[in-house]
Amino acid sequence: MLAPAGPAAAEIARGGWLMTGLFTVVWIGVLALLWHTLRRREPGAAPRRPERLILWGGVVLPVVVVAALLVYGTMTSARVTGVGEEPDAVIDVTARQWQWHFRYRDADDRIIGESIDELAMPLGRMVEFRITSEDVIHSFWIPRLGGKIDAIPGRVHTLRLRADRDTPMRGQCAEFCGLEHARMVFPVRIVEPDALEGWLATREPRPADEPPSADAPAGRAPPRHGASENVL
Ligand SMILES: [Cu+2]
Repeated sequence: MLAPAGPAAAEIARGGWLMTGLFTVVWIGVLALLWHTLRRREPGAAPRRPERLILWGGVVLPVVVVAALLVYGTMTSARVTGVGEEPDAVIDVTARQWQWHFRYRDADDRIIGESIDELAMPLGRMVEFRITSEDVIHSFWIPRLGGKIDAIPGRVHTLRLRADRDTPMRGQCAEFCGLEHARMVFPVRIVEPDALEGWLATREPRPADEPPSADAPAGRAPPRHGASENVL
């Protein structure tokens, strides 16, 4: 999250640092006021007229700071979710206990490949993720690329992310979804755009009736290709 590798994550990191700086200034101001008050108060003396301090420090200052952050946050949120960006590629994301299932679409909306618990993204291309769940609420999160968004059964949430750096990164389910929630991680491979189809060709999806391979981690269900369409 602190080492952003795309525009949405960079926006989040910038906002985080801005707020950290701003609130550090406010915190130092509060400490200075406290020190000033304790230093000047004579024992037993009544406090001097506190109304002006309450008006400026307790009403005007918070209204100005919070209103400025509201405007900044509203302007930033579109850039964080990629609203208005034209996607170069589309990946359907289906979460289930406990697995991530990715389906890759071409420009004509045809599915060109699938992968399980492993995601490939073309370098420097805006990817639209269409995120849903088959069972409980999960949350799709690649910290180095952007913010998290919930995967909710019966709904499709859209998130547009771009990877500008060819560096290994990882995604994580960010919503507790059951006993194996912590294992809902997936490596994110950033590949050259021309190499995506070649990468997908090496990820042959298993047929629906094939049992999970012996080396699959315990508790992980095989992909249920047939069932997912009915839910959507
Ligand atoms: Cu999950």
